[in-house]
Amino acid sequence: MFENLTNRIQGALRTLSGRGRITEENVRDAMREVRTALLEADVHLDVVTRFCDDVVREAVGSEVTRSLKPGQEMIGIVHRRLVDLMGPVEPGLMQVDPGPTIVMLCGLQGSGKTTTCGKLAAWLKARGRSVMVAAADLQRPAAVDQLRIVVESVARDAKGGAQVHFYGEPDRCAEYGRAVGVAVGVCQRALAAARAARVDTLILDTAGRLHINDELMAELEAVNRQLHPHQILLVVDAMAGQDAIVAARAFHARLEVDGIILTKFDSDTRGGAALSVKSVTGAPIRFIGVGERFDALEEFHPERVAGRILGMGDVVSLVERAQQEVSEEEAERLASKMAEGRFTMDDFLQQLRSIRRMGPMKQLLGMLPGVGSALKDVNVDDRQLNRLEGIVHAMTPEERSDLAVLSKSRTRRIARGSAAEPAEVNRLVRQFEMVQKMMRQVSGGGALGRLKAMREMGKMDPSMMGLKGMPMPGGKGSTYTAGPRAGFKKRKKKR
Ligand SMILES: Nc1nc2c(ncn2[C@@H]2O[C@H](COP(=O)(O)OP(=O)(O)O)[C@@H](O)[C@H]2O)c(=O)[nH]1
Ligand SMILES: [Mg+2]
Repeated sequence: MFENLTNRIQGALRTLSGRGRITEENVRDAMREVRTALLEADVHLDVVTRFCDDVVREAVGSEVTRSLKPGQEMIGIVHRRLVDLMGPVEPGLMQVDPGPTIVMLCGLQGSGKTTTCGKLAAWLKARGRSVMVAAADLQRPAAVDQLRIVVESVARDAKGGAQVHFYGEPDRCAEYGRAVGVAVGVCQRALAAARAARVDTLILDTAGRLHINDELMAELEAVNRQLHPHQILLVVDAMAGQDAIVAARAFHARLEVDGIILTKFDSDTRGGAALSVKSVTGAPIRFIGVGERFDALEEFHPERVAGRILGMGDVVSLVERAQQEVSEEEAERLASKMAEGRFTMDDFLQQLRSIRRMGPMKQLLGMLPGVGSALKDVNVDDRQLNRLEGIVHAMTPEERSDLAVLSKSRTRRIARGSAAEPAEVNRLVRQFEMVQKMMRQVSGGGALGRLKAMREMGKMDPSMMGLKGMPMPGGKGSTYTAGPRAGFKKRKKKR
């Protein structure tokens, strides 16, 4: 997302930085390029014009031309204006008490409503809120089924304790299109069921069409009139560009939506929808969908997205994702294993999996400052991680916990078992040993360093840390001298 836009804007603003003095004309030139970049990214024309005028006015008014670092100042202004363009937002979901809070999702066919229902249910569940999701899209029995499967898998997932229910009447699909108000009836019975089950939130997955259509709008208006949803959220496909904006405007005109969920934010779109939809409809983006799985939903933060657009990265989101995947206890356990030199291939495998769960590699790397644009032409291959995982899988538990037992024949067996070359297996082993060595070095000054870090975090009483058993710098009790390192030497000889 935004790669091209980022490059173009960075290029335009770079012409300003590095100069000690710039003129008003320089600012205008740079903004002309930014303007073209925004138009190419499919940002709505009115939005682009207003945005660029605002930036120029602010830049000239604040006398950027006289500042010492005009390039930086300009980036600051553009960043602020981008944030204004997409915000302000009210992240999350409003809840009423007593419940159930009724949330109605609407949008064109294929925009991601059904998927997003599952994501919202998972999001609420993770926050301890019970949910019922109702299938109000009665165009095809398969649509009801799709939602049921999504909701069931959310309900099965271990994360979060609250209950997740499904409500559907697949048999009613036969009546759809012949009788008016079929969907309204289903929604009313779903509400009664939600009340009976005492859930906090009822989510309605409504029907869509490929294009805006009066029949659909009338149906959604009827649901709105009869159910009075507390929030109507419009699901918009970020890949649909200008069409998405036209559709959003039409939905908003009839339903007065409370917020927007922008899906497929993970895909290679030019980004226009994200930048236009707030100013065109007036409705704030609340969530973004960043993948097909039901945990791929993030609250929308304009300042982070503006940062990504300007190539400043989005470390905050990256850290949040990591926290989602790796619990604090787990991180703690791994850290102490590393410090003690007991980090094995099994731990490595587990870490690989956590990284994989965080999302596609390229997307993750793109969140690091400056990396996004550098990756433009790089093909980061997630399959490489698959191969690594395959190799580790082909090892026996004994081999995983102690690489020292590896021999030529074992290596060949592992290679055969994972459809890899022996050289690949050796490379992985070498890399792993290098990491292990690095960890030993880092933890060489480790106990003290970690103690300091923990104390800073204010999470632990140092007197409770029990320094016993921890490797001290150069200390005799250091775990490695006796452990893997001995084995490491042995194998070196064998080869
Ligand atoms: N990559 C990606 N795909 C998504 C996202 N949200 C939905 N999809 C996919 O978009 C397609 C249509 O989604 P669906 O929920 O059936 O749309 P609906 O017709 O509006 O209910 C499916 O293949 C989803 O997996 C997202 O955030 N990222
Ligand atoms: Mg659907």
